[in-house]
Amino acid sequence: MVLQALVWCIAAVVLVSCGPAPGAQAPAITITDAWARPAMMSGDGHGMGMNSAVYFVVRNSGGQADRLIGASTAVAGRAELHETREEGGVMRMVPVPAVEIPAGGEVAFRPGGLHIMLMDLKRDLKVGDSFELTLRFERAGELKLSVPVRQGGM
Ligand SMILES: [Cu+2]
Repeated sequence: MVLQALVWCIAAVVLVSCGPAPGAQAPAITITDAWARPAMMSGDGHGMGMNSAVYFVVRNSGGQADRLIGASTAVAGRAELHETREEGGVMRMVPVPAVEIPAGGEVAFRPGGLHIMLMDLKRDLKVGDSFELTLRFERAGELKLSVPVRQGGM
């Protein structure tokens, strides 16, 4: 009787651990066209506090909206979500706490609009370099991508 109870117990444990994994839905967020602006420390040592910006397109092929809530990278002291806006004829950048990525939709981070601002760069970003950036989403979690450095206009 005790043995039978034990067998049932083991069976129950196996069943639970073999059940569908939490969040079994396939990842719905994809990032394309990522790039960053080059930034170079000046030779005279006055390049401290240098900035760059990262651009990309976020696509959400899932059935639920997600939100980009943060970013980080080893090449910068801080990485913030920014948006360039025109206010009274003046272009200015404002930090945004989160960016909604609608279900089945995409959001473009591009010059003159949304971008990831890299502040206090720890090294030069030369054309042809690349570095790893981590994007944090509310539902999809963390997503790492390799960002190439290139010249880009508007
Ligand atoms: Cu900015």
